[in-house]
Amino acid sequence: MVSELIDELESLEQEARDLVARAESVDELEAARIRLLGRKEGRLTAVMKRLGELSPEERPRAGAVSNRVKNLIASLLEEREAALKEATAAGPQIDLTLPARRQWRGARHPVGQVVDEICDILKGLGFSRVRGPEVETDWYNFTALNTPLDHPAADMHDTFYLAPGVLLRSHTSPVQIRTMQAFKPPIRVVIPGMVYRRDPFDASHAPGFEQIEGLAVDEGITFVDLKATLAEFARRFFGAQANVRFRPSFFPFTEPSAEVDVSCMICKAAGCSACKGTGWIEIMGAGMVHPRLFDNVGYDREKYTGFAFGMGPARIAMLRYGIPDIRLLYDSDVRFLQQFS
Ligand code: 2NL
Repeated sequence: MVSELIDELESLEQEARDLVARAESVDELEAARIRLLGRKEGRLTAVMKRLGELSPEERPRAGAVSNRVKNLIASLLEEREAALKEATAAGPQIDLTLPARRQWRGARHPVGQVVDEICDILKGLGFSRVRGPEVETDWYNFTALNTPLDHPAADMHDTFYLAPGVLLRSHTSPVQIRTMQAFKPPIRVVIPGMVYRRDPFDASHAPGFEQIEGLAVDEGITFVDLKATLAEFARRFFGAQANVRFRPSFFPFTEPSAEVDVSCMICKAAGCSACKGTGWIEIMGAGMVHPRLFDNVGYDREKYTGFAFGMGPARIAMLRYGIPDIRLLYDSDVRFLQQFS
């Protein structure tokens, strides 16, 4: 009887060591204390209740063992509690040998990259980068550019009017007008910036988009200078094998005017879906500056000639990177933008 109780106390001791060592929190430790020493269901309490069943001769020996186990359990609990509290106070354990987490990296917008590349190439050809206001008067946006206010482009349905005669520019050309008013020829400027038109926001149109225009004015400038400049631009931007062709067109601010195509860089001019089988892709409009613009800024139309061109860098970025929908350029989705870093 007594040896049975002592055996049980000894196995209880082992169980207590395991239970206390496994407790990972103060709460788990409290659960272990209740299981071992709890007044109602505690394992030691149950054994000690049975001491009364022993004879007076047997009782002291078993009593001594049970006291020793009780004290041992109490000190195990105390030690473990102190250790847990210390670990909590020290904060989370950090493994300094783990590799660092990769930092989130930003990326330049593909249209911003194309704008800078185009401006840098033109800088190399002698053009200066200039900016101007996005809110304009109808004189700078239309009248000075030989576009009468009853022209469809000047209609309320095509342009964002902020007040009578005040609007969001529909092209960057007002900045060329301002440049000509401020400086005498020779002038060579490239003007990037946002322009605004009342277009539906669909796969190929946006109500606000980036434009780049160029202007060169001097004595003796001819269509040859226009062709040579744009051909050289195309070779530097699209690669040495790029060809350009000019198709007759019309703009109110240039005469003569042309649409400029570049040989398709996607299929090497063999014909594909991007060039609709023609081998050519339209990249800009251009022409010789209409003499009426010189009248409007006070230049001598008999002394000066010039050429100008305009293009949409978003369209060029979409061609270059195979972006199927212009709205992707406006979503600010980092998963999209990171592909261009
Ligand atoms: C296009 C067409 C063009 C111009 C823009 C211009 C500006 C002045 C004088 C003469 Cl101040 N011309 N700009 C000329 C021809 C075409 O842009 O399709 N752009 C995306």
